[in-house]
Amino acid sequence: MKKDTAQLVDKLLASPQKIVIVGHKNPDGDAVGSCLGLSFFLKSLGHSATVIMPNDFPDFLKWLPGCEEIVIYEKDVQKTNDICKAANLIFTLDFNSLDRVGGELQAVLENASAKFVMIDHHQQPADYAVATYSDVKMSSTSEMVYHFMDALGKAENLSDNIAINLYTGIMTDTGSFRFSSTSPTTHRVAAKLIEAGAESAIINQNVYDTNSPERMKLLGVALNNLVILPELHTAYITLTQKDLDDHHFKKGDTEGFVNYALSVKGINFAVIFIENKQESIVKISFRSKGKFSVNDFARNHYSGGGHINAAGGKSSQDLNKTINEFISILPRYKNELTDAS
Ligand SMILES: [Mn+2]
Repeated sequence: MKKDTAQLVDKLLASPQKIVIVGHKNPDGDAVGSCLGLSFFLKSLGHSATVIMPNDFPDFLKWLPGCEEIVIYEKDVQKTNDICKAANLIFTLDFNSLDRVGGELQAVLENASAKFVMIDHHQQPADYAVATYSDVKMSSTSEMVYHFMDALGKAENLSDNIAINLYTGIMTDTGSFRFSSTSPTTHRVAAKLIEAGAESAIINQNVYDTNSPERMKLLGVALNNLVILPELHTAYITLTQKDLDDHHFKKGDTEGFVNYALSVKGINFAVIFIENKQESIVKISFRSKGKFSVNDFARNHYSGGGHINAAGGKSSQDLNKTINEFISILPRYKNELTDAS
């Protein structure tokens, strides 16, 4: 974190503040972990801090210390409005453009009189914060919260509640320390978090050993639908609305499925297309290895974005048309897909 940014935030925190911490829509482990970790840290400094999420977070995170106090905008609009109005400071974590919280909450944030602080590792940050800590090389926002504490000279405030939340965020956002964003520093931070009380084996069990039988059956369908295009080093999975309905789909059930496609030998680019009849869209997740930027791919073709190796997007065409279009675009990228690693 840059020294002048840290000094600026230090000044903002010089007296007790009413702070709101907001994560992005469809919060993942990094969003929830970084927000909760930061909230425990800010409380340890004598501030009041409330975590707000635009909508509910997955069940596999519902054991995290402090998670029962998260205010879910969708469930509690009035409370969210009141808290945001009263806030002096709003931290936005794990996203960098206010539209990532969804339309209505975006308006609430835009109308708030509070100053904004951004901590985030996604590409192309917007310019709404008085203090922006943005670093696309970081493994996770949760790792950045640790560096943030350190930059304020307060790393010794690391409690077990902070450590457990930040460790969970780093672990989930790095695919358990597998993605290329995992740096030596990431491991050093993880070590500090373990020393401070994050028990790795227990956190792994809590997060990963939570599959429902329906989810495992749905994974079977997804794997059965896997298509491999060896010349293009690409593999993709499709799931129809019927596949989801047949397996009593619950939000989060398809999380991580796309990684199975990426785990096929020789594959540099993996995609999952998931039909969403309610929103009349196909939701798409992209993963890649090496230099092939799925952030660019998602931005250019699927009104989405994210990171170089992990991004999301959507299509408003039906599932078949979406797939056909995807297959027609792909050959343009043949060289990049071949030389990715
Ligand atoms: Mn993240």
